[in-house]
Amino acid sequence: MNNSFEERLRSLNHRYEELVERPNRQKDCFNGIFSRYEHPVLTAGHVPLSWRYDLDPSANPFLLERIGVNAVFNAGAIKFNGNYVLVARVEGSDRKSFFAIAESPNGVDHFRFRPFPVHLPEASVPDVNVYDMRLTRHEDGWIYGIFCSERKDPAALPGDLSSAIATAGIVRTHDLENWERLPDLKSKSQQRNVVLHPEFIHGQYALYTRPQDGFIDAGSGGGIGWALIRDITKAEIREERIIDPRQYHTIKELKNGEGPAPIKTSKGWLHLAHGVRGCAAGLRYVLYMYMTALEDPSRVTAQPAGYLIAPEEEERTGDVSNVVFSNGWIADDDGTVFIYYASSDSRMHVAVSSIDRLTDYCLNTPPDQLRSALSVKTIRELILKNKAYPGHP
Ligand code: M1P
Repeated sequence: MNNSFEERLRSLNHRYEELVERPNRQKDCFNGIFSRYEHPVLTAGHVPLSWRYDLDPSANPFLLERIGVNAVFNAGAIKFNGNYVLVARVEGSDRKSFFAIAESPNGVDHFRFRPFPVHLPEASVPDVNVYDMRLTRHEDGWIYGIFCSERKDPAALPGDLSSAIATAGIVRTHDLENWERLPDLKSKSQQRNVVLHPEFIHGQYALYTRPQDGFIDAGSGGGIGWALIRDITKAEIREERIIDPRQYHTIKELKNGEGPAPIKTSKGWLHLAHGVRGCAAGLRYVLYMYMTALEDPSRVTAQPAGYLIAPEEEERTGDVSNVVFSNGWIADDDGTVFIYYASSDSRMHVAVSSIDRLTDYCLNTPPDQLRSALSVKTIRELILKNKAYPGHP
């Protein structure tokens, strides 16, 4: 602790560069569906030193950190000018989240933040907290970002400093630098995890929604919804129907929510979502997939049983433990899919797969039949089928 300002600065810079320059290696792929990577791709440590330290020796002779960063997670993702771009949720030690853009040339390591966090214009009623942006390159030519905007519940009783209202904030941009704020989505219920579909449907914008009664509880909100919007500059949900319902004794019993905007394939739209169930340890968030019809993205055509990604090893612990959450993925022209997911509301990871593998996974994994006996029946059928292949274990 007795280092001089210069020594400390040198060591901070060295540690920072070591972290950002660290190569990331693919781990073994046991299930054939996707591969994780050895290290997180983005952490609080990736936030530039100039955002956290006053580097003026006379104002900060001990070179103390002035602005703490708690976590970097839940990033939207897009390929832009050849780079893999994450619009991350950066949460300060003051609990305020904001957005910041980090880019990598290869999608798996060397992510560096742009010099400044995103300048997000405020709404007419200022947001208290903003997070979890989903990016959609829409066929109207804009890149949209839809995020959760949180404000204190004006109806909260005196002394209740926790009740809040979640609404969907909407911004759009052409360059990921200048963002135009549009009015928040109007909806009868609270909304989080709202995602814009990339194409017009019957000449209208289409949203995946997640109606909820309270700020935390979905309540009567039945699952992932679907709504058509006439004018995105005055977005209002008039009609909403549930397309992917919550279900008893599944991974999405308590809540679910659309992840990133779906990926178009020749066999339908690929969707990534999160499912939440309650257990003695609290809520458990996992990622699952489903597919919808090309001509009608609101019609579910396939849904494999269970989860695609569940928290494991270091992913299991963090600020909100036992959580994986994704609101960003990138499909490259060669069919590679980079799935960006956060663990335990603390850090960002990548898993790599391909459109062919994910499509095969969705179309050929048995669906959840909702009873133990039927799960056993499905396994027995597979074992019996495998008897035709005696050379295999
Ligand atoms: O803490 C886990 C996640 O909880 C919320 O997601 P949902 O609305 O589906 O419960 C969000 O606050 C999300 O940011 C967070 O990661």
